[in-house]
Amino acid sequence: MDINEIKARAEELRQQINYHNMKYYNEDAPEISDYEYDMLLRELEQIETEYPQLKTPDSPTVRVGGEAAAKFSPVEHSVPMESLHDSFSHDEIRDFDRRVRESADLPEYVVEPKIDGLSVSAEYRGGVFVRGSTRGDGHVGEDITDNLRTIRSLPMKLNKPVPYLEVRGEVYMSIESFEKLTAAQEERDEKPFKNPRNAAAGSLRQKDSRITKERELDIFVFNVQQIEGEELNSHVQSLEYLKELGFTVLPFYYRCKSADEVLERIEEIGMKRGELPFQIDGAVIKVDDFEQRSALGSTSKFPKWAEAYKYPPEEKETELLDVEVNVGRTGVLTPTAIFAPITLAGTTVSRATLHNEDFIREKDIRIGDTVVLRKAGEIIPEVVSVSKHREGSEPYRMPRICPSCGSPAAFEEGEAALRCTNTDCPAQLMRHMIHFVSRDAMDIEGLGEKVLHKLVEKGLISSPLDLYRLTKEDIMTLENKKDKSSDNLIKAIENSKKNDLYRIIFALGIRHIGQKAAKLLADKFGTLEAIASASEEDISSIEGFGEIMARSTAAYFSLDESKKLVAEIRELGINTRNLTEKAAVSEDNPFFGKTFVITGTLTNYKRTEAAAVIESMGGKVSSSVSKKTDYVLAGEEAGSKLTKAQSLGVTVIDEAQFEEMRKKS
Ligand code: 0OX
Repeated sequence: MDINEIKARAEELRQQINYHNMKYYNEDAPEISDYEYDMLLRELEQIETEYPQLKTPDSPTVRVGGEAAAKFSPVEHSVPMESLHDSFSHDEIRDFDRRVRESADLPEYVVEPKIDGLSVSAEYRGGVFVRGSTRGDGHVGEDITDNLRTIRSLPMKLNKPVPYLEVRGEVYMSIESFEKLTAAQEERDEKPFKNPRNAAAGSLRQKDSRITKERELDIFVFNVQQIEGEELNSHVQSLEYLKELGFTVLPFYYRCKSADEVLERIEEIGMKRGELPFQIDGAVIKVDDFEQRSALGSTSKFPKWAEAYKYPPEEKETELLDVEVNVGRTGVLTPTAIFAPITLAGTTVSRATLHNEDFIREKDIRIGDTVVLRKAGEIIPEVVSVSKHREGSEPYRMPRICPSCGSPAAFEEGEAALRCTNTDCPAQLMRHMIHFVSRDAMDIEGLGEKVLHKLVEKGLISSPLDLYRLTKEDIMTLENKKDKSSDNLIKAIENSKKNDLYRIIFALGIRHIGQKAAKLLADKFGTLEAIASASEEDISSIEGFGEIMARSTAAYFSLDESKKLVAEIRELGINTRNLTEKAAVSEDNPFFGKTFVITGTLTNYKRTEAAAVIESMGGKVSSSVSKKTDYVLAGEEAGSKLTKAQSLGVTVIDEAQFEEMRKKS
């Protein structure tokens, strides 16, 4: 194909992808499978990587997300993004209607759902998306352009080349995507987000837009903030217009002429609440006519032409069928209520934590009871109260033996939790191993709960460090583990030996030491050996370290088993040095003062790990290649950065050469 044909193919692909985006997101009627869609996108990406000159600013590939940004820059909102005043009763809505009627004749209202997400602004010039920002304090927000590009329901190119347009919408995560995300987080033993709103917020404020892309966010647009080249006179008219431009507007809204009608619609939306595929936290009532809105004006905080109505948290009754007791990593016995399944705020609920024995006693929860459940703003169900005891029921008492190993369980001083007293309890061990390999700890890819179970069952491992003694042949004895996947697993385990120090500290599972505390320890002491021999006093001098954390760390390392463990870790070749530490590095170190750019996929390192190595040796890592770049570390499938390095005559090294440099450092 000559360059003109390639250009034409890229244009064709862009049109097709935009068309399928529209079908999928705006019309709910996809015509091709996700797989076929991904193939189109990939073909376009490949063309654009090979021929960067063919890339266009509005290309759907721009949504894939670029390099991690250093930080979000501020964006001033020339039209303030006001917030809404909340009402909680019908009387307050009637008061609102009365106030409106003081300044507006025969007002008409629009009642719409209040999406529980995050308000954002999106700006377009000549119909092309140019900037996105968060609401912030309403006057200044943060630039999240790259992250908004990853939202497929937000058009990058409008159906009309409007000279300038700023819209406001709500970014949210559907209940389905949220459940998918939290299931994956739980699988990886990460702390799952509490509710779709938190998940959306966490995803939108990601520095790395590739992560945002994986999170499947959506947007409903509900307001024109500013426009040039078109005159709009009412809310309904602007929603219709936004739809024509290609936006996904709020999925339903109602026009009303009286407070009675408004209240009827508010209740109607409230009834629908449980069945919607996204979460709403109320309804919004807006005066439709823009002239009337201007006459009403704003207070210092809120527009006087709009009001939010907040629904009370949804509550439902169900039967408590049983209480299941599980043992966690630290040996805590946790009671979980098992219910007759019910639908609550959009999801099926059949379990809820009962926390501990105190909680059960305070609410007098008994098996067979009819209990009231709630999800409030959070997606996590909770037992609010008991509405009826079952006849002949007896108060519930937690077992005093561990349900996994049968050893005695006891309360520790000052704690509400019962703990299994057997440190070799298999359930504890299993949870400990799952934690050890998890993403935030040693991050061993391909080693999920199932594989760990099988390894334990076969007697191949009985402690996390046993993982480092596994051979490929051991792994091949597991079903479904072929030659290649066994190789990959061994490689992943081997790679984890190079992890930065904080990972092994966190992986040890010291009580009260989370990832952040592990990083503080690593930064302060530099090596695992130094931490292990530090006094409680030394540890408690770390800023951000509480007394309990310091005591727990010192107590952990004072145990003989822990001392053995530290020695074993070193013998196995697991890194015990802080790689991010800006320790004194000698100037003849080959990394010292050199600027690196990392591109492509590395086999033995994640990019962040390679960057940590470079920085720990006094080098710098930059995201773009220039004449000032000393080395480009190029992995597989390196693209435009490699080409640029070659054209500028910058030294390009591969991973093997990088390893050589490390050896010399
Ligand atoms: C929502 C939502 C938020 C416009 C002027 C003040 C508030 N979360 O769904 N805000 C608004 O309106 C803005 N409408 C909504 N539907």
